[in-house]
Amino acid sequence: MDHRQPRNSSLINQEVGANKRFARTQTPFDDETRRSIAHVIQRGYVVIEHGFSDAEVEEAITELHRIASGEEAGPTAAGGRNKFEGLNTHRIYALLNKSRVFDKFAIHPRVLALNDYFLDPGYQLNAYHSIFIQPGENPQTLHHDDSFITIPRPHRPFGTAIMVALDAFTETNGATVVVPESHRWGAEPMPTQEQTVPVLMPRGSIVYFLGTLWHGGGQNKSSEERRSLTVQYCQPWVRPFENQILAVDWDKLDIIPDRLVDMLGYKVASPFIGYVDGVSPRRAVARLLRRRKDERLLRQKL
Ligand SMILES: O=C(O)CCC(=O)C(=O)O
Repeated sequence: MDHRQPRNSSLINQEVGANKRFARTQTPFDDETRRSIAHVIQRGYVVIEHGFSDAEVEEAITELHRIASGEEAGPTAAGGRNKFEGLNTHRIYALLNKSRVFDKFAIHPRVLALNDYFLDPGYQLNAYHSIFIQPGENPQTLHHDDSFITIPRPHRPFGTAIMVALDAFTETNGATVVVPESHRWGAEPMPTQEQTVPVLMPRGSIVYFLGTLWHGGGQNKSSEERRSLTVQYCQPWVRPFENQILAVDWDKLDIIPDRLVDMLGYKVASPFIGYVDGVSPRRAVARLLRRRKDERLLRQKL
């Protein structure tokens, strides 16, 4: 299956300038990226070893502990609410609203290069949270992340995802399990746990996979928690899992890397998806914040 963007919309993209708006992401792929693309096309996933340093991993863990013990922890910091979230799994959602430490994990250049191949220009951030699988947790129900889009399989991926290993992923500690090559399956068959393989990778590594690949959190048979971050991306024309426009406070946009703000849904996608009153959401928010500030100043003067 061809994962690239179909050419049927290129005329309108040219007419409205969308092809120019996204030109900066259309750089040629280097050899390593080409090898990774080939692996993903074949197997549905690829491991990027040591994508992040020990210091970066440590910083993320420290920050997650700080958030978990404070007011921003959220509803699942001490355990999931259902079997899918994992009753023995700790998650912290909306990480981009809680600390700038997590920005870099969502915009790793090798991951973005893969997204540039597998997703349409202007792809978005679909969800971003931490997943700490505790000892004794059961295997998660196998799933593919784009199953929320009810278009029959097989189809192009409607999204991609990464898991960042904050601990080495091992045979016993609940490493993410995948069903290799299942990204090409149709509606049947449903995979079984016996068909899965654990993604074993050192701390700081990333597993990148397509939204069509069957996978799940592994069973944690060890005595240690398995700590990770997950970032999901989706096509620009998909409604994201987490409403990023509300999940991240507007007054923080100026201190978040531009590329990431674009991915929160603030950049108009091809040909003109997501515009607000004829301008980009970023400009619309800036206008609104400016107006509110002017009104406040006026009230103070009166
Ligand atoms: O924790 C993992 O290894 C995978 C989690 C996952 O796939 C999910 O929660 O959607």
